[in-house]
Amino acid sequence: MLISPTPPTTQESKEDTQHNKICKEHEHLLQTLPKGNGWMVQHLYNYNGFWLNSYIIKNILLLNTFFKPQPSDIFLASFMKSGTTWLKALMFSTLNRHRYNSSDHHLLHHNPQSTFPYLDSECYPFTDFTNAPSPRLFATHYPRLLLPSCITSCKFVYVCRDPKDVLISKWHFACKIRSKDLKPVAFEEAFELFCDGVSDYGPYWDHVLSYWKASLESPDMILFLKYEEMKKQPVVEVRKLAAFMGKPFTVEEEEKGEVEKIVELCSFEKLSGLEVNKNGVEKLGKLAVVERGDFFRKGEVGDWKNYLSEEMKERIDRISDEKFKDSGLIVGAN
Ligand code: PAP
Repeated sequence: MLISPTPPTTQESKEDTQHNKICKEHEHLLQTLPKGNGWMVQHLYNYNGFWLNSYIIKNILLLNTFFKPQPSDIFLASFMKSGTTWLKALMFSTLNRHRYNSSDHHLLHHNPQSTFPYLDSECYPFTDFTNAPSPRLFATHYPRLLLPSCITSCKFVYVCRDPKDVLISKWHFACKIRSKDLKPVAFEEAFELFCDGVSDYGPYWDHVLSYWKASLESPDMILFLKYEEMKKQPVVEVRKLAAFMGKPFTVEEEEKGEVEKIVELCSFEKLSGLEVNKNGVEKLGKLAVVERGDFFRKGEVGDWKNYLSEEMKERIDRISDEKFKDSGLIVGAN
């Protein structure tokens, strides 16, 4: 006698069935993908051209099925260590500037990473964001090419940073959060891996280029910011950010110096000095537990000069020239 499986009866059990199916697909997929050395975990896998850890691969499969964006959502996208913490603070405080005054601001008591969800670390069953105030904000490090079109049709803010500073920042961060059971990644090894594209969400160049090209095609939908420009002229960049998010500063707000207040509150010096950012940990779903202080290191442009030989600098610059030629994109400080 043929016994058919019991049909799912509730919406929840149907979703659980889908979830279990995706988990099996994921297990199978991992057996087939090229493997490389990880910085924070032991292995990265090459999934559709990008190096990701196994959790992040599973999550993109789950997001494709379970995450339901709304047209008004705004996503902050970045390659790791390009200024996400800073941008989270700026986007949150710009959008919510009518809710808080500077003496008792939310950011004085909460780490910027906690201000809105990091999509990549969501885990099943996903949080119900349906009733979050609009526009809902989400952060992601996923390359644009891996995101479903229902997400890429929303507005994006992308922040890009000099790859040489990204490499230094990422290596320091990886040293902090890599399991002590694994052999540490020496800087020279990290450099080679980075140049070969093998680091979380890498290759760096393909990540940046996918958002850059999309920003040229749809400037109204993608605001492409540079860490170095933000350091040089934060007030100008925050004005752009506010207008892009549909909340331009009014003349009255400008007269009261509201832009400058936000810039000051979100500065590296201010945020890194707050008790809330010096102590405690931030839980990134099941992905990682990070000490809040590890999101703040130096916050400078050009720290690479303290680590890279002339030859190393030239190698990275050559890759950037090659990858970005004809795109019009120049990375790093001018
Ligand atoms: P993430 O990818 O883990 O989210 P992300 O915030 O993008 O990290 O990058 C961290 C970098 O931004 C650190 O750079 P560094 O290692 O070169 O110092 C961190 O210091 C820097 N950073 C954090 N907050 C700010 C800020 N308010 N202004 C400028 N830079 C900042």
